[in-house]
Amino acid sequence: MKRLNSQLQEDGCPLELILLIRTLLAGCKEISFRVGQGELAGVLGSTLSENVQGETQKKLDVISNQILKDILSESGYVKALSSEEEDTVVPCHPEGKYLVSIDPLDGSSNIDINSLIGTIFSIQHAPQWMDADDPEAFLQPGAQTVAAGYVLYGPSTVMMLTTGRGTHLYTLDKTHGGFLLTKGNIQIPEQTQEFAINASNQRHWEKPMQDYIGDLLKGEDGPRGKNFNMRWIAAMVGDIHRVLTRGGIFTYPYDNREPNKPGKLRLLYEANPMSFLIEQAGGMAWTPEKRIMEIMPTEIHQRVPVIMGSKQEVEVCLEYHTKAKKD
Ligand code: AFP
Repeated sequence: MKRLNSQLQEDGCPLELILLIRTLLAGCKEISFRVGQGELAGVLGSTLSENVQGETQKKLDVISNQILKDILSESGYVKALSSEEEDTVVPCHPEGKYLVSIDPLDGSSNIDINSLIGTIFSIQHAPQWMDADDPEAFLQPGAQTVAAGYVLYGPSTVMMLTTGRGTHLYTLDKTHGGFLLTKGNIQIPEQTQEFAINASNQRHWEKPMQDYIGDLLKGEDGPRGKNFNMRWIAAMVGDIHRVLTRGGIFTYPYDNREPNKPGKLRLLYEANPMSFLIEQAGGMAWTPEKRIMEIMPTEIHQRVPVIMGSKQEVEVCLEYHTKAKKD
């Protein structure tokens, strides 16, 4: 099986980017080890602190953030880091060529129930003009991302990665500690009969999403003329892994519980990296209005509504939104 290094070289990655990805993965391997140890490593349960988003931090959120922050800051490849668990950007090395954005531990509510969790990351060029503590430098559209991926700490530890030459799946071989290519050039089926949404929020959604999901639920008796299955893992990293593996549509729409928030998911830490992976695998990733990768961020912790996955199904969902605007 091909090693990560060989695939990255084949994909034309510059040496420094390869070294940065490997450094990041060294941190993820440590997280994977601690996740595997569970209670034995004292990683379960909550802390008494909240992150900048006002969410109570789990111990593993804090530990994972610290592991990645330490390893990336010391690497010399990174100029600054932004993290879902940090209030502001973390300056790293003045000569670093890259910016890294991370959701150190996605799916925090799954930690204590021994269910799917993961680390999501994306890498961009550090602009020459920036000071290392300048959040402005991170306000680049997702289309400028040079690499993005996630590590999923499941029954096996796997990584989905793109550097803009396809989306590739690697599996951590714990016998020698390396990531091996287990499926290259992932292709998401264009059609699907599976959707993922937190249906408990249904009464808060806007009408187009109510109508779209309503029609999926009507199954073969409804306008779609086929039955749909629903899955919800409560960790985007798990849901997107399923979508990349066998197709599907994943959405976390705007809802009116907190009218000032455009959605739950974060543009830099979740939506952009997943959009890059999905698009490189032939899928689509949009808000109701535009391609996620084209959004110009206005702040590092920005949130967005998300509709992504199998191309034809995303198009159908978007049609409901377009039609609602016209009516
Ligand atoms: P946490 O990491 O804070 O648990 O949030 C996970 C997440 O951002 C995303 O990964 C999930 O898809 C979504 O939230 C789950 O949201 P619900 O709590 O509404 O199920």
